[in-house]
Amino acid sequence: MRALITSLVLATASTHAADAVKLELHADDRMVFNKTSFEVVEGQKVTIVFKNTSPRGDKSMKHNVVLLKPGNLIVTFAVKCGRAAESGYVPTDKESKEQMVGAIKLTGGGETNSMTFTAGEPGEYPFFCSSPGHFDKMQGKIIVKPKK
Ligand SMILES: [Cu+2]
Repeated sequence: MRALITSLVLATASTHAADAVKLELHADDRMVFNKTSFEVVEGQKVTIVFKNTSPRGDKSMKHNVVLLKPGNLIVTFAVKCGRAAESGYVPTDKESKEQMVGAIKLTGGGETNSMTFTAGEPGEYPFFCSSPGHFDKMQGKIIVKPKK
């Protein structure tokens, strides 16, 4: 009986591992993301690992990652970010929070930060860097595909 329970636990654990995915996103002082499109599957546990690969440390530009829910426009949301300097250019009001999946904080050269979320309903989730003036060059999308 004990052996059976152990194997059931292991099977469950490995299923969860397959359901998790890690997306590697990089940027540096050139103000571009290394990748602008990712695909995940509905219900997957997604971790975005964002690294600022600039070798200039404190002197480098800082970048962040703001991930929006489908149907929200980067250009509109970026205006609100611009007014939220005190919170790292991520707005904290209720409406804005509902429009976002989440955000990775401002990240300096050589630093890595991440966020984890469960992929929601299928669609295109726009992401961008909300440091003032960056969104135009630093944006992309995570496409959530329906579960088969
Ligand atoms: Cu940036």
